[in-house]
Amino acid sequence: MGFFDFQKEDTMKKVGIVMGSDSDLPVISKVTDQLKALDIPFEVHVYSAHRTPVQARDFALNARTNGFGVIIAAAGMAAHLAGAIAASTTLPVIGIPCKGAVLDGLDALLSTVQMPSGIPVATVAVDGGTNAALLAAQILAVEDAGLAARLDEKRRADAAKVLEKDAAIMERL
Ligand code: RP5
Repeated sequence: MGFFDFQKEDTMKKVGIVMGSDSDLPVISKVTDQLKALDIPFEVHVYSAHRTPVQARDFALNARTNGFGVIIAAAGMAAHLAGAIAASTTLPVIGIPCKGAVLDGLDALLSTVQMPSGIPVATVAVDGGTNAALLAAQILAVEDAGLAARLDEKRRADAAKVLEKDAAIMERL
């Protein structure tokens, strides 16, 4: 289990992060880097919908009482983890399909996004760890003005970087 709290445990809901295998860690690192940059507490676990279904379900069933506000679930191949978690909680669940050795992640994308009506999973792009973190942040920011301000500031900074690139390209060509 990984944990990162910035002493915010009492005041802020945590992001629960679950990956189907430790081989998904490169994608999860994008999530944790972005959450750290926004000062958002999180907890990371390796639970599999297929290999450790009891632990995955227990995590989802207890997530709300354990202080989580949103869950990010990442898995590759027959990627049922986000859906299995969503089946056992009404917290918002964000699914990240991970690229595998074959099919370039299309298998995981369809397994994650094609949920039956009634059990939603907000699915980001294949290997889309950064957007998963930002979407989780935006969900928590509905009730957190400070976090909303940090997200606005990031948008401004990102836009400024693009405008710098625009100026540089105009200079060069
Ligand atoms: C999925 O199978 C995992 O999320 C991972 O993306 C993929 C391969 O897992 P390992 O065989 O590397 O453990 O369940």
